[in-house]
Amino acid sequence: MLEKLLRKKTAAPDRSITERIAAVKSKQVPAHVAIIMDGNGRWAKRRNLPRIAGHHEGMKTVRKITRIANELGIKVLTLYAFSTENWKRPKMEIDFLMKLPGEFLSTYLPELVEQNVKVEMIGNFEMLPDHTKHAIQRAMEATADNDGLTLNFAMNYGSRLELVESFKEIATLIADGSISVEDIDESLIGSHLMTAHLPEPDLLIRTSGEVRLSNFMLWQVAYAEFSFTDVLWPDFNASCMLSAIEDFQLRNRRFGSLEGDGNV
Ligand code: V07
Repeated sequence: MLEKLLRKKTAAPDRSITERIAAVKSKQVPAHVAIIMDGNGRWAKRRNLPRIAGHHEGMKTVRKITRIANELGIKVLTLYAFSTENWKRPKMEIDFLMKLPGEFLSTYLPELVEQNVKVEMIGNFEMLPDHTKHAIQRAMEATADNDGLTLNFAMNYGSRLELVESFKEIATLIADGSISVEDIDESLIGSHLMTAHLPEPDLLIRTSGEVRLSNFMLWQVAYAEFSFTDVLWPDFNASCMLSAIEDFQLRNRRFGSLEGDGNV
């Protein structure tokens, strides 16, 4: 009896992945999913491995989740790969992290191209090491004409800094007389963010049990659904991704009405 009740709470976990994909695709799929990929260090610690082993395993999860996102018809997948805060980590760990884009792309770029995935990046590009810049630049160029999933890496990204830069640009436009104070509105601010060309995230996922935003897309997630899971990023799989989207679709059944949106 108890078991039956509990089973109802999650969206049909006993169905096959193929069935779940078909069911998810028959409903409204979030256009933009953003993920804070947390728990790589903890995954390694539990196995008595160095933190970098967790980062490396996390990179393989990026590949798996990109595939399922593309398969589901998600338009944009933004992954928080490196924050402006991450520079405080030990140099050896930073050096390792900065090699991951190159390794990821030399392994998976051919299949990204084949799957019509477009690689993009938000964040401060200039501060990255040259070899990291070159790897990302090459991937962006090689996939520039693709129009399937946009795989958007947040690298050296921090949302407050992004907002500061946006306000500076707007202030400059006012100072040189191109626009007036009255022209400032939500859409103008949005158009000066690094995500100006992308739809806003509909769903934000954070793994590993932390329930914080950590300076990620503060402006952009104003209307997003949040999904938190205790699963560590290297263990996050297609089934976990489907669960997050199934939950999103259950919650979004009232989509279109303002009921429960805090506005009424
Ligand atoms: C990183 C693996 C995923 C878990 C989070 C931390 C470690 C893929 C990339 C990447 C970035 C840009 C790009 C292609 C791949 C990456 C960093 C860390 C810094 F164009 N995974 N991954 N970059 N981790």
